[in-house]
Amino acid sequence: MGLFRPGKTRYVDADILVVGGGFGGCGAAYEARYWGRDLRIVLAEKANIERSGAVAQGLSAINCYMGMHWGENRPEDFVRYARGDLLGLVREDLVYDIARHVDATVHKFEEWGLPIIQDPKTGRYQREGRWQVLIHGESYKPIIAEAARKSVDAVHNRIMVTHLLTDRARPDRIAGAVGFSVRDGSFYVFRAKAVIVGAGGASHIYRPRAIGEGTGRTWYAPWSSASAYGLLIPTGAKMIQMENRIVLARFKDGYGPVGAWFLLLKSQATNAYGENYEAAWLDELRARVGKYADAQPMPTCLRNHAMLEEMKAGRGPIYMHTQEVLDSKEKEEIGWEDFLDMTVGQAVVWASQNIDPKETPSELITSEPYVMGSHATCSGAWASGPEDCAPADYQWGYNRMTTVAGLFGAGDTIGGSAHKFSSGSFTEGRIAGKAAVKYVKDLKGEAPQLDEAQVKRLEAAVFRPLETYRLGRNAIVAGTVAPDYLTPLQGLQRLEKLMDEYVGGYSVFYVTSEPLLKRGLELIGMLKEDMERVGAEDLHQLQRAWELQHRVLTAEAVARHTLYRQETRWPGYYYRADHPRLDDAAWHVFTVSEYDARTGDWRMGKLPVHHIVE
Ligand code: SFD
Ligand code: AMP
Repeated sequence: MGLFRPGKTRYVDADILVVGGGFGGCGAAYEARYWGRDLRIVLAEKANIERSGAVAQGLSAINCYMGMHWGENRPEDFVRYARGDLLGLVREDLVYDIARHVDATVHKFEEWGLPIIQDPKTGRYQREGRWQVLIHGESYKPIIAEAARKSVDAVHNRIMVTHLLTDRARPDRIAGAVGFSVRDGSFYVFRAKAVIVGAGGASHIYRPRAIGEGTGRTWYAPWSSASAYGLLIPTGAKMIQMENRIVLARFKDGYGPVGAWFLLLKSQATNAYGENYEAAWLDELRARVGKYADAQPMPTCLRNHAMLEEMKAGRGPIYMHTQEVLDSKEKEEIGWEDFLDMTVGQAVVWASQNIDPKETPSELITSEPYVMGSHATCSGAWASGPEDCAPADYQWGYNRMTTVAGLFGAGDTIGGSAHKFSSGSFTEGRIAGKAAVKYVKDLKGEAPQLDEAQVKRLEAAVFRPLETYRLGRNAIVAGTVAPDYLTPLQGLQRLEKLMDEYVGGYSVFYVTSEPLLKRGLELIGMLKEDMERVGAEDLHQLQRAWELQHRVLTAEAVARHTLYRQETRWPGYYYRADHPRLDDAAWHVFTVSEYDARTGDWRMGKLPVHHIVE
């Protein structure tokens, strides 16, 4: 039987292809048009940019804003904050670069119609905390998407990008991407001189806490499927800090965020006996991580650690005392809107569990781990830094270009620069967009050439799960039990379980070790073998199959980096039981990996952490 192909092949030419129309991608599209008036700029998105990505549901705060013109903060202050929160390890050049440009981005958002709440007394934006401002953000994403839509020559919605293409003569140079239409099954071949990946971070790498009727519920969006990493890793782009996966303290069962409660409403979290537990763990934390325990505010992972230790000691549940702070109508409104703007499910939990936040405290808990480059964590690609302030070994020509020529990234894609959030991700997209225009203009006549053999190979691979299903369904035993194929959901659950048990998920209190990681990697190896046999009954399942491929490769990167870093740098995110302390003498470095797609080998190494801000 010949290869089953549901649609046509469609070729799309672009000077710049943006993959993923989230915050990074929209910023890239907008800025690339500003500098590249005469260029052809195309955006490919697996959903619809109107409501895609992490911000699909909206947000209630912009978590990265300096307020420089009001003299509130300077970029250097922000670098110190991000560095302290990540226990010393950030790309200070990249963090600084975002901080100095992010205010201009936020001002544009306001100009485009985003309601940013003002403090009536000062006329400034209403601060949630030192770096965060409050918004009425239910429609945040459509507002930002409109700017991107108006900037590009074409938006191709519902195109799941599965692979990046490299140049026929130079495999270290980008030539485009391939994917398929989730609607009509067409095979898309994008020929591009530069590609900017803004395909978002990863949920569902680890087993989520939500099960049964809540299955699928996570903090980071369930459709954040690791493509930022799954697309880059096979190209051999250097990836850093993949072990630095984030665990979040969240309201239990609905994953509602805590920032507004802690910072703005000044709500307190206590153990079940009403004790403020964080300070009690300070000495123990100093023994684990030394001077980093005294960073102000207390680093995100260390706050998790204190909570986890309380729970292990049987002093849970941990409670957020909302009832102590909701003493006015205004505050009550802020509390509810915080959830209704970005995590509606938490308001539903309140309703379903008869919780009136004015009367009753709410439980907090730590989430399963996520892989991201934009929150209080910085996994992602190793990228060239800004020309004016990056140390020499942090730059090779074009800002935010990865180690593959012509391949740029933004948002969760780029490693080493934590605390970008939505505004910083858009800003990084702008930086990448501007640099990509320069790259394309510098190329002059030397456009990359497609490797037709590579395209043919990928075309067969992309649609294979449909074929596997068509043949294998004849041998179904019962329900979804099939001897000849694995469904995407079965593969996903297998991945989540092994990552949880061997690579430090919530069920083992985030503890792992060399023997556990090695066993986990064996199991990932077996899963990868079986991934050849994923079956997809329709185009929707075909998308799930490719999301799973991206997740599996990303999970492997997480496990390999975790094995490589022989210390516990971020207690509260994960613990290496065999190396329980922070070890600055050996590990004040970035971990870096390079994957060889032909052999499946990973090359691990260290890269220096340069401090450019005192
Ligand atoms: O409170 C493909 N975030 C918050 N940021 C803030 O500024 N304030 C907040 O209040 C934030 N909080 C928060 C946040 C996120 C979530 C889910 C919640 C709460 C519940 C973080 C930001 O959202 C985040 O930092 C940015 O969105 C990151 O930007 P980017 O561009 O890296 O990712 P994206 O926006 O998800 O976009 C990815 C796009 O790529 C598409 N895509 N397209 C084609 N082919 C593929 N293979 C693709 N794979 C993915 C996606 O569909 C998407 O459009 S709080 O908790 O801190
Ligand atoms: P969250 O809602 O947890 O995502 O937090 C939103 C913002 O507030 C992020 O910038 C967090 O790093 C920050 N944040 C949350 N809780 C605290 C806290 N207790 N102390 C300091 N910063 C916090």
